Amino acid sequence: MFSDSLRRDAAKIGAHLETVLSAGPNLPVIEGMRYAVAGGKRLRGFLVMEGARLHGVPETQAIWPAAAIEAIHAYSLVHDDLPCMDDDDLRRGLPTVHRKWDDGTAVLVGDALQTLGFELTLDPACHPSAEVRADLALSLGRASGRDGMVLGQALDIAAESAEAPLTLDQITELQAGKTGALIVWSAEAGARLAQADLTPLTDYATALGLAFQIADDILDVEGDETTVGKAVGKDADRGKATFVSLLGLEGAKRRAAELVEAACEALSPYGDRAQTLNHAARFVISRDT
Ligand code: GRG
Repeated sequence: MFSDSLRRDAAKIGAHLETVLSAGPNLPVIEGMRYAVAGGKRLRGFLVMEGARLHGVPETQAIWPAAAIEAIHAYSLVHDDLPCMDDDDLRRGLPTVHRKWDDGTAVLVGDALQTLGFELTLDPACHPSAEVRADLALSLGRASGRDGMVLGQALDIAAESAEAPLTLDQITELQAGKTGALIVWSAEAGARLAQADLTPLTDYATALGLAFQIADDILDVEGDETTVGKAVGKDADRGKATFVSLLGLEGAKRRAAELVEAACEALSPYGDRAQTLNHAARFVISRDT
């Protein structure tokens, strides 16, 4: 079953992060880093591992970018939860980092997790070729920074004070940065390690990233706070334009299903070998957390 494969890889990625973070002084920032990377579905790390398997890349190498992307993702959640951003008390069913410690610790935890992400892709154990490691780190910078996730987050913040609600095209562009860019990087990483053509995985993950965000908007409307592990209903409370507010609940579900079909179609060059990634695409729109 797909959920078993996801859990297996999640455990391996979690163990790798624990090893990496096991040393260090007894300080809130170090404890906060361990706390922030614990739990979660680890979908991004799973995409790295599965993309690597598809290209015959050993797990001992793939685990590095898989842990890296989970560190970067965790940093984004810690900073997004801060009072100056989304001001959330709950993440993965537990108090957010700034609620458990304080704002300053949460800023440092996010900063240190971000730099850890780059450290991990550049570790010599990740790939014998420095050129491949540099390609991973450069593309990770582009996906997570001003051309990717930070850009999407900045567009999201700007939209809060904009005169008119965002259009569907604008939301699509915003989300391609905010959540899509890390998902695309994750799916491409295995092909980067193998120095193979990225195109099928780029196309797969571009559609998947958008479907993931639509599913997130649907969960904000239909999800249960205890199961989702974070506050729900926030978008509607703020009158924020989302895929659900623009397409309606049924329209959003239809669009997400079309995107999943497009994602699977993009993997046709891999034939049956892409079955697990096809299951991952279906999982993204059927999840309840
Ligand atoms: C602070 C620079 C900066 C960026 C923050 C990703 C992000 C940008 C904010 C997160 C806000 C949010 C809830 C976005 C919706 C999509 C999303 C990233 C959900 C959480 O990802 P999951 O469901 O979480 O993969 P787990 O806990 O499973 O890892």
